[in-house]
Amino acid sequence: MDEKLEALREALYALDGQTATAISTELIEAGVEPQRVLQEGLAEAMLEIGRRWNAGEVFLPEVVAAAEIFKQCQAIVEPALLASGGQTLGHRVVMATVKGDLHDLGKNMVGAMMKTAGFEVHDLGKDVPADRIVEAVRELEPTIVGLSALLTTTVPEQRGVIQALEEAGLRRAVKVMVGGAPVTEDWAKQIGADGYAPNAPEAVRVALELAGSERPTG
Ligand code: B12
Repeated sequence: MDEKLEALREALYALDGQTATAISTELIEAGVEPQRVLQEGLAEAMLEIGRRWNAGEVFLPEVVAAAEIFKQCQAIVEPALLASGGQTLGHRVVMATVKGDLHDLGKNMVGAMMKTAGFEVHDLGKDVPADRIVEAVRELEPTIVGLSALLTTTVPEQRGVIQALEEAGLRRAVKVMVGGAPVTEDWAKQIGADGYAPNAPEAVRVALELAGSERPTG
């Protein structure tokens, strides 16, 4: 199976969407854990593409194309991921990529795995201003709000959202989790976030821990 995951990564590097979606289907039909396909196949490939981009070996249009293929493959994997879940926890999660940031693959992955774990996920999308997040927290009364940021220039927005929640008198009503490649545990502590995770499975673990101390949302 490792060779198939390798072939999936290679298809992403080659920007061969047809092969990538075919292999994703094959892996799922063969019963490979959808989490593995997402993490070891798709996420690792994007990380490597980022490395190649940094090294000047690939260019922006190729990254855009790879991200598109990532989404097509994720759409194949997600139903299997959801089917592998079961219970409903009665806890709502609001997910968003912060203002100014268009990176949403990681946020989508976290959201998908949260759903599988039984959370009711409301995805506000990408480039989401703080006031919209505050509005969603007021309306949906989630247990957790998850903020993704992939650019060093947008990471400070996570602090901005926490401040906006404080100003709206909602900070204590919700747990805030932060993530994204440049985000660290130290940063999370510094801005007073309740949780941080470096990847989707860990995000689920932290979310379950945070939700464990809260009453389910009505
Ligand atoms: C794909 C990509 C893009 C795609 C995004 C497509 C999309 N729909 O998301 C496109 C081409 C649009 C893009 C654009 C840009 N990008 Co870009 N991009 C990347 C790349 C290669 C991969 C990111 C990715 O999807 N990774 C795969 C996912 C699965 O991983 P992830 O996002 O890290 O998420 C995981 C964890 O972080 C965590 N997580 C994520 N979110 C959350 C949230 C919570 C709550 C939790 C708990 C956990 C969590 O769990 C996830 C799953 O395991 C990175 C390289 C990198 N090393 O990250 C550069 C990168 C982030 N981009 C970069 C740059 C510079 C840009 C542009 C400015 C380029 C330009 N000149 O236009 C623009 C910015 C556009 C904007 N305003 O946002 C730089 C940022 C450098 C910096 N210092 O800030 C990077 C690091 C590449 C580089 N050059 O080194 N990019």
